[in-house]
Amino acid sequence: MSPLFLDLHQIDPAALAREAALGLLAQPAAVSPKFFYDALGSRLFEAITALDEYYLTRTEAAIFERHGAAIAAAVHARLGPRPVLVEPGAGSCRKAASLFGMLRPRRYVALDISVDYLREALWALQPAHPALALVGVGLDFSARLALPPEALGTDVGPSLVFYPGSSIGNFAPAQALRLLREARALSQGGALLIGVDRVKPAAVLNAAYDDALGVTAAFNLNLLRHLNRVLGSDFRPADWRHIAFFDVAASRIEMHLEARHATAVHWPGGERHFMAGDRLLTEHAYKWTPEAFEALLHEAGYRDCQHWSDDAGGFSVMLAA
Ligand code: AVI
Repeated sequence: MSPLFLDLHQIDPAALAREAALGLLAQPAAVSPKFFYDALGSRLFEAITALDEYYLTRTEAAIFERHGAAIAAAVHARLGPRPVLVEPGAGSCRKAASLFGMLRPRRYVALDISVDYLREALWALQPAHPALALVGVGLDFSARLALPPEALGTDVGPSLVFYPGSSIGNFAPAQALRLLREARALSQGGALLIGVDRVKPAAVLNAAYDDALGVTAAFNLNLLRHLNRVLGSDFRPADWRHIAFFDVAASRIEMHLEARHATAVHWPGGERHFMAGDRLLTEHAYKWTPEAFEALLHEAGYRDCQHWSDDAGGFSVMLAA
């Protein structure tokens, strides 16, 4: 079998450019974290997941390793022995692939805005899973999470939406609520398997988003190169520095790019001048308590929630239906 791709027509470059320009003109300037993810940005994110300071990926993997059998049993009890797996923001698809042995999906539908990276990932995956239907969808689901019907083929019916890695944290609570509702509709009476990073001491969080090797800084600065391509702008990454810190009151990491000196950016139809020290907001990463996140799931319409965690209580995996 070969992977099926339903891409490109889902992502409108002109709409992305308009969105980027609006963000740059906003007061204060802010662009969506989805602009991190061109092919290089997706690779830099993979590198982040291997950093000592970035505990999220390995903590979540350890939860799946330790509780995988129980999680798979709970999924199979709801969805039968060969569920359909749908993953928004699949990236390298490595997390889902590591669960194929336990979950035994009959179809895996991977959605990502970084289409070329997703294509490479699925082609690399297919030989090890020749009988598995692999579908890649190039989709910007930050506006709306929904699938083109061709993605499911004849596999309509309840599915498992897999949203690991605390990607939900990159949405403000109101947007996260909307996304959880859309994930519930997408699962068509199935379930959501989601990874959520938890509130913890600021020093641990600050290090995770401002690592000693500067990989997160490169990830953040690469957004400017991506914007230059999307928007035709003339950002010079060397004019900017990476800033990341945990805001305890808002329970979120804020990531910014800060102008090292007075600078300007121009693009067809617009420009913006920045003073030294002015910031461009690039990402929020909200950190949740399990209680607050379960309340959000409840508000989104989920009635039943099973919960697994690591011994230190740093990260949660929840199965909600
Ligand atoms: C993709 N997302 C869950 C990452 C996070 O931790 O918020 C993105 C990231 N930003 C900086 N480091 C990693």
